[in-house]
Amino acid sequence: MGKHLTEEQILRFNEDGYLPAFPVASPDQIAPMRSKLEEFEKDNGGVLRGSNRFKNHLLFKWLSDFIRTPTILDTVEDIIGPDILVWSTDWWIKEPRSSQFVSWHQDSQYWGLDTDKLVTVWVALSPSTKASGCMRVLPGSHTGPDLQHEETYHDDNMLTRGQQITGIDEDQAVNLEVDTGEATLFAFRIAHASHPNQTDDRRIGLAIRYIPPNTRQAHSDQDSAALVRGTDRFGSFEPEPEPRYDFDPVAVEFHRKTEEVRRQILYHGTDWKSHRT
Ligand SMILES: O=C(O)CCC(=O)C(=O)O
Repeated sequence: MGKHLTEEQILRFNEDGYLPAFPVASPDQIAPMRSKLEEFEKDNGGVLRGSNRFKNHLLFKWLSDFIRTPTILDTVEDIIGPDILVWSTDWWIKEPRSSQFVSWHQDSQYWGLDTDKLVTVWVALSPSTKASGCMRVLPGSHTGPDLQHEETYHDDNMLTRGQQITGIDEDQAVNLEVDTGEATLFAFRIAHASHPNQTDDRRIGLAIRYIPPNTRQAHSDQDSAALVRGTDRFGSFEPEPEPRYDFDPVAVEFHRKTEEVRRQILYHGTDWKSHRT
């Protein structure tokens, strides 16, 4: 028995590479988060792009608090241990009836992190259903070989390089439907994807990436992370400041610096200047 998960749930996670939806916040807690996010979008030219999609826990105090939610950390601790860093927070927003999609991919092949312990907690700020293009995973793929990706840079693909694994057996895939205020958790190496949003509401997902501090970054020597529980005895990531309030200048300046590092990491091995950011 872990702090939060049963032995059966931990076993399921280890075998399947994901946990189905579990509650992390009430709809009443989520509603103001969505409003603040949408206010930020309105003030910043609409749908978030580029660095505005990433590491927003440095911009918003409410997000910095949210990634430290004790029940989320208890769940993550059962899987990666008591010392926990947040490496990134990423928004995955699909507009109503848009053609945006996410092709099959393994996160572990692109981020330069030498751990297999990274877990993503994917939180729904609006219903993520089959119709709105929920996450799909290939159970057990995290224990298999690294899968071959091709880079398409397709305009509607939400991934930086449009990277895609070919030859996935879609019949084996599982839809991870998640209601507002629920989360699903998945392993670094699991193959996952999602279809377009065919509903009239936005599909808003927040992916929080948790890692143990013994992780190292191979694509940059300037990577950073936020210590959210326990101790960092390794010091491989520059500690990120915790904003004292929304748009705290110290944390905003830190966020600005992470933009270049993010490019170095995500476009490692390519001429990133010729690609979208
Ligand atoms: O939200 C989605 O549809 C995809 C998310 C994803 O690829 C990820 O969190 O790594």
